[in-house]
Amino acid sequence: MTSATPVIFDHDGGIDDLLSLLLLLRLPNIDVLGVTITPADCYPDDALLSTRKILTLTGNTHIPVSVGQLTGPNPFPPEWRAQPKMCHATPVMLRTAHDSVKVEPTAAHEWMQSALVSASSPVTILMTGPATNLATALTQQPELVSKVSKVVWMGGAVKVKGNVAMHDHDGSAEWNAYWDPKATKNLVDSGVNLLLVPLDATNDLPVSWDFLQKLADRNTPVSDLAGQFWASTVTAIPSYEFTYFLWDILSTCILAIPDAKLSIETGQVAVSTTTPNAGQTYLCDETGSQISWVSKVDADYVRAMVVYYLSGEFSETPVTFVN
Ligand code: AGV
Ligand code: CA
Repeated sequence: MTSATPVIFDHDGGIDDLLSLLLLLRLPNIDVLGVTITPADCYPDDALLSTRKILTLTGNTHIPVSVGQLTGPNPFPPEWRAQPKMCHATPVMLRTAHDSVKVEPTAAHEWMQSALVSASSPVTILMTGPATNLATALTQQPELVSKVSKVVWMGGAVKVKGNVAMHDHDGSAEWNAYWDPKATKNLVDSGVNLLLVPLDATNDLPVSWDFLQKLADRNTPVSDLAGQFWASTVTAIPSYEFTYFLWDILSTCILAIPDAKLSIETGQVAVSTTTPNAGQTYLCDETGSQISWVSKVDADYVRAMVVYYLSGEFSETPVTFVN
């Protein structure tokens, strides 16, 4: 039997971040060491409450949570930050307690440092919000890079345009990379084994009515909760910058997907930290650092995998998906 992969999950409390937590907890052979929150595309109190409730609902009250105290210079729009408040307002979530889940007294980047120091084998870090917590942890203590086996980060737009639409921006950056451009640059340059899951890959995975229907057809407690969360995203303006995609969900799937179902590219990636393209992640042989990114995935496979793992009873661990 293969031993479970130790994972730290840093998310930023968005609808798909919370769905990603639910999904991660249901993937086989994963040992979640802790969940950290970046106060970015959310209000941190909402993100903390929903995280503790999802951990409780799935029988994972032993997993500690730590809230980040660091912020980036480019805040998310308040409407987006408020949207995931609905997640702890659904009936199942309202009925679920939160207080059995421990909240760490230390800030997320410090908790990460101590978790990496005490880890007996290298840890995988899944990140679905801005890179601030991890970039700070590794900048302060570069020796911890060797305790990280890989970082899977939903961030960046390498060969496609970005999704930032702001007055002082040219649209080339992805939001997680833009929120804290210096953190993005520090992470890319840190030497850590980094796999981006950028818009290049996630653009093939919009949240479609067909996907929501397939999920709803499973008609189970887990699929119903997930479907309710996603239902709150369909009111978005139907343009590229506002459409909801399976961004964080794909990144979570990367921890369990067979290699044959995705294409990975490697190259020298640089990060801009100044206007008008702050947070842009672009190919540049002169100033870039060598990292990898997911450039393409089998979208049908990913959707089927997500529907499979996001169904069933909250208490059960599904058997491995085969398709
Ligand atoms: O850029 C994608 C990232 C993902 O981590 N987030 C949302 C996902 O959690 C920012 C974002 C981009 N477009 C958005 C976003 C939108 N239309 N609504 C909310 N957040
Ligand atoms: Ca996110």
